[in-house]
Parts: sequence; structure tokens; C-alpha cells
Amino acid sequence: MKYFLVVVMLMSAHVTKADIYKCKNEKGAVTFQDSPCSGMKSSEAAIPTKSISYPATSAAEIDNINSQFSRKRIAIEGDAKYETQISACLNLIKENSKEDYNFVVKHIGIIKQNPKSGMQAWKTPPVFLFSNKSAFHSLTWCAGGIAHDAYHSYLFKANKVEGEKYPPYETWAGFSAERKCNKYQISVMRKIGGSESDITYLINQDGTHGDTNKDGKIDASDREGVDW
Ligand SMILES: [Ca+2]
Repeated sequence: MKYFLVVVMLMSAHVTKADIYKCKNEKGAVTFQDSPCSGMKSSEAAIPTKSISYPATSAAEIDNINSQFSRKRIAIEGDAKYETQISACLNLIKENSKEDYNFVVKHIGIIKQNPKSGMQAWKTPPVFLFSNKSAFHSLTWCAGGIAHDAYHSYLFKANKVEGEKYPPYETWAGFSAERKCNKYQISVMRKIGGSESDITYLINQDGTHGDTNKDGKIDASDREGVDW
């Protein structure tokens, strides 16, 4: 049962929050970005992330965003605001790196709103539980978090042994696996315009962030300390 409770994590508590702006391009398509749109004042942020509440997005706007990436491949389970945010995060990856977008789509089947983040890589399709705290922190952090856990899912599959339900824990969710996932997260965040402070923070991580009770290993007992 241990593995059903073991999850892998994202960091989020340490970095500055950034608002999110809903912009329209010349063709009228809605996009989301971390900085104000051209000609827009910073006070016009669509999603001030200090509080997660923000103006309701119409169904038509959500459809417009969803049409920008393949909903057939990643399902999003959450409220309308959450779906909009995750769609925007995925779209950010897609627009900046098709290769990484394809990787994410390949290794995550469902992104699900959940109080605590974690990757259920053993499920078919793999389910990424992703908290509001991490998802709404900023678009680039959200996208980086998705990339991070897609990599955990990839490691799970890559290290699976014939006849065994789970690969050795260390290979996909231990400290060395976390370092690999951080590395991938950094590479994606560089491509999508992640902030220097976020990237520096990740570079300085040693892969032990998930060991919240600091007993030298990551297991179910660390879940309680997860606040992201
Ligand atoms: Ca621990």
C-alpha cells in the first residue's frame, strides 16, 4: 500500500507571487501571461494570485483556450477557474516547446485539482494531483510543475520491471529521481520564460524537498508536511 500514498512534490512557498493577465492577440484569441498585456495597467490583472478568486471566465473563453491544445490527450478535472489556469499553463509549454509539450501529454493523462500535489504514475492514465497553491502561483511555475511531475511519470515507466507492478521506489520518486525531475523542470522553465528567482531556487535544490519530516527518506509519512 505504501506506494499508493507515496507522492512526489513541487516547491512553491518560497517564491514571489505574480499576477496573471488575460490578453487578446491581433486575431482576437485569448492568451494568459505573467506580465501585463501591451497597453494594459498592472492593476488590470485577470488573476491576482494573492487571492485565488478572480472574475468568472465565460464558457466561450474556456472553449477558446481549450481549443489551443489537445484536450483529447490531457483531461483537466477541477472547477472552471482551475481548468482555465491549467489550460493556460499547458498552452504556454505548447507554444514555446512542442517537444516538451508532447512529453508532458505522453506522461500525464489527467491533471486533477487537489489540496496537495502528487503524481499517481501507476494509474492508467497517469494522474497528476496538482494543488491550487502551485497551479495559481504563476503561469511559468505552474507549467514547470507539470513538467516536473511528467518526468516522475516518465521515470516510473522507464524503470518498471517485467512482472512487477511498481519500479524500485528510488528510481522514480527518491532523491536522485527528484534531482532529475528538477533538472527537467529547469530546462522547461528556461524555455517558457520562468523567472530567474524560480530557476535559481530550483538549481539550489538537492532533491530532498519531499522529505518534509527530514528523516532521510520520502514516504507516506511526509504527506502531512506537504503544503503545495
Ligand atoms: Ca521523510
